[in-house]
Amino acid sequence: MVNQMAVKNISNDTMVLIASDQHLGARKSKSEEFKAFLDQVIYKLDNEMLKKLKAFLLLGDFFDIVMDTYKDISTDFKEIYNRLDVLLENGIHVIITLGNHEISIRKPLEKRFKRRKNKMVRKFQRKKLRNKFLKRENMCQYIVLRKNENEQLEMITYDSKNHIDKTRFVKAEILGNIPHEGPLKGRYKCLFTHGFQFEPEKFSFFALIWCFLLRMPGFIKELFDILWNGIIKTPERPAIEQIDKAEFNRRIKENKKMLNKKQKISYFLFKRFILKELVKEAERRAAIKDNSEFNKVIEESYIDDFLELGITHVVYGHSHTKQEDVVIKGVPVFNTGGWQQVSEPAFIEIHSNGDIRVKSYTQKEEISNIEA
Ligand SMILES: [Mn+2]
Repeated sequence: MVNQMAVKNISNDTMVLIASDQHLGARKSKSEEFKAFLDQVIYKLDNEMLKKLKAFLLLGDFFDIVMDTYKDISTDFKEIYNRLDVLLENGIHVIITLGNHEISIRKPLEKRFKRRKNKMVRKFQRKKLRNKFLKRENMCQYIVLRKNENEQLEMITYDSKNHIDKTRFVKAEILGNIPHEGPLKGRYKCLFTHGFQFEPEKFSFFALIWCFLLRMPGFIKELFDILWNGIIKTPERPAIEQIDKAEFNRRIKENKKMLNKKQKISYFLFKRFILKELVKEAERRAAIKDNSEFNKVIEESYIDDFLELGITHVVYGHSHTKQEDVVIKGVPVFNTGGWQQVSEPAFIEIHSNGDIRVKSYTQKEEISNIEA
């Protein structure tokens, strides 16, 4: 069944579709809705309603290896992976800018990104995730969509910010010719990335926790998932003391044998010193409700570099908070929103003239369902 209302929601003029933060493997992931969204796209392709679509960009935290194991993520979402492969078979480029739930973002990131990315791909392949989209050259840290010297639209992927415009790209693809009207007629160089890069400096403490969890055994990931997505980020959450007494300690006891000495110490330190800080930070963030902190970092630490590189638009994810009306030093900055811990998933369309639209994905008005 393909929802007609949702089909109408995707513009036929779309050249590039962007979505982010599916967090496959984590609690509160809207993976079923995302699968349905991919079905809308495939339905439209099959019926020649999306003739201009060239690329489907996932801006990171697509897999959630902080909250679940490579093995489970590989097997539980095959229907989504197969749909991404269908897009590839239709000649659509599928690219992922990796996020902090997929690889370690500890410094030196720019130098190590490529190695960490390759490692992630290898680990999935070892778990028999053999889908076509899962290739090193389809994963990167930054994507640039720009006009080249021949007035063609070009998409280039980079593993490091230092490589942008230095010919050290992962791959470059010509998407098509530039139309004669709209934003693409003028200067156009759109930058896409996950957005952990725009976290305030104090986040590095939390980045360490994420890195630690990336390497933990499955049951620790699961416990953290219960804690983080099931309790801390849930408005009606119980007190932290109650969590300890309930599921947490019981599960730890059951599985303690599986922890080596180093992991036991890590767990003790985590419970003793980090848990309360995490709750405090989650509460603080829940109160903000917009991207002001990230945008401030873009303004203070990134925008001058971007301007120097000729970037005219920035699109990021990570915050799960969609945004389309923020201009920083003349550069419009967009956010894709997310597909986890949100009431309404969102996506971004880039139209054939370069217009960027942020949209909510809705499956409401079920009355007008049609057969796929
Ligand atoms: Mn993220």
